[in-house]
Amino acid sequence: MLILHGGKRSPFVRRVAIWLALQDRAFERRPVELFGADFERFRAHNPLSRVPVLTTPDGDLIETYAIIDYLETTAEPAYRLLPEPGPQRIACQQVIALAHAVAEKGVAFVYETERRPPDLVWPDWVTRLRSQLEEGLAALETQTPATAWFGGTHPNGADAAVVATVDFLGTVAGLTDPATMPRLLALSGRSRALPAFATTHPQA
Ligand SMILES: N[C@@H](CCC(=O)N[C@@H](CS)C(=O)NCC(=O)O)C(=O)O
Repeated sequence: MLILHGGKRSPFVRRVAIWLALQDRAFERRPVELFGADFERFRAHNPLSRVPVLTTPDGDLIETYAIIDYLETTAEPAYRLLPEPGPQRIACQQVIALAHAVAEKGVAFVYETERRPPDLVWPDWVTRLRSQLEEGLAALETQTPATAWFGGTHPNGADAAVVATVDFLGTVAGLTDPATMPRLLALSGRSRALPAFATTHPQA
């Protein structure tokens, strides 16, 4: 049985969870308290004590892109969520890369505004993160389909990555302006009809 380590709020853990579910794989979910009791214990799975980690018959895997590579490599072709090598795959991976980069900036924003002692917050850094998030989301918004999925009639890896990022940013009070991201919010809304997305939602 595959074991996915990490909590529901992490956009990276959620991307892997959505991917596993869309591939119809059985897996166990194990939350980790990285900023608490589990920090030292978890080094046994990842020397950096970060999530996601996927425990597989081939060992513990770290870093989202490498975990996804494993899932794609070991899936039957009908269950793969990336297009075959070629221009469509490159385009799909670029959407995933943009969603990943936006998620990284969102995580940095959360650490700066929720974890750092208030008197040590660096306002210029917060302003820079906000502008990077705005620009990144604007770029994602223009690429998002008005109906259906990045994958066409079925969600693919880009849908998993974009929805994970958008829903994560939605957990940060006042960070996003719904008026600027109608397609992204509609995609997220459509995704809730599918168990792979609904059961892994940060608020599920
Ligand atoms: N590059 C990593 C990023 C993972 C990451 O930032 N995970 C966060 C949770 S959302 C974490 O483990 N943070 C704890 C830390 O960095 O110390 C990936 O793609 O998997």
